[in-house]
Amino acid sequence: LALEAKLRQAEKNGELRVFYQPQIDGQTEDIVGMEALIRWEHPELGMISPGFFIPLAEESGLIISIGEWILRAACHDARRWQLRYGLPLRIGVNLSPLQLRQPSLVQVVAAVVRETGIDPHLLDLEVTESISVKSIPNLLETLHALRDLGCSISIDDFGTGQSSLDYIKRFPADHIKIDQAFVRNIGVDPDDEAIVQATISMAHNLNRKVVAEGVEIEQHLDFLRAQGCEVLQGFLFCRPLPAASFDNLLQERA
Ligand code: G
Ligand code: G
Ligand code: MN
Ligand code: NA
Repeated sequence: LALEAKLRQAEKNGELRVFYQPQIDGQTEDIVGMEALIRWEHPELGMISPGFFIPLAEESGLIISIGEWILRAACHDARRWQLRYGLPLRIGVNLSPLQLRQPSLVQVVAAVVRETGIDPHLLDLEVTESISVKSIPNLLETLHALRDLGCSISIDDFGTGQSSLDYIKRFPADHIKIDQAFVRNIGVDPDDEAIVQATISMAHNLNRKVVAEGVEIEQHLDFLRAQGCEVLQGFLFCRPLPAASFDNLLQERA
């Protein structure tokens, strides 16, 4: 509970930051977008990992306001970079299950799009595969409504949940993000390689594009490229960066 109170304060005190990790075109290696990843810089405790505080924010309901804050900040930054560098960069924002339960979510996203001036086609909303349609009322309708705004949808952490093929068929996603647990084992475990290969092939046959996460070494890159994976994300290219550093990166590349 003490930490929850600190998290509540963190929002007010401006201790939350958005970091950005570039997403790279599998063919050209151009930066085609970035994923917004939240960070908490506590004045005494230092950097607190989202893996630790996001579950807390989810349980306490704080994720509603934090999620809206990061969505707005990310769209604002993306719009600024689009204008400054003339690049149609896609911005990926993670949505938590509790956000997806809010009947107001679609209105919130619509308002953020309007206020920031971002092209909604550049806003990609990431939904983790581990949520089940049954546990979130009207999930599919919500996702369709977000797409009607012009946004795209990614299934995040793909392969780690327990979705059926029927679920994947009905899930209105534009992109599938292969979880780093599989990518990590490229060149190590032929079973994981087979899963990556089959996932990419299935995604393409279902008209979904594929984003690979956790691309750390050339061997991962070569394999994913050979399989026609459209977008790559990982430490091989870049770690998540503060906004100012991401801006520098774009400036160098422009
Ligand atoms: O950036 P990092 O690998 O430390 O993130 C750890 C976890 O926190 C990941 O599962 C990621 O999806 C999640 N996460 C990071 N930023 C956000 C965010 O803005 N909203 C939500 N809901 N989850 C996030
Ligand atoms: O759950 P989600 O996919 O949203 O979270 C992505 C997380 O993966 C972020 O916390 C990010 O910091 C982390 N990440 C990004 N690239 C790599 C990588 O190449 N290797 C590892 N181990 N983690 C990564
Ligand atoms: Mn994600
Ligand atoms: Na993921």
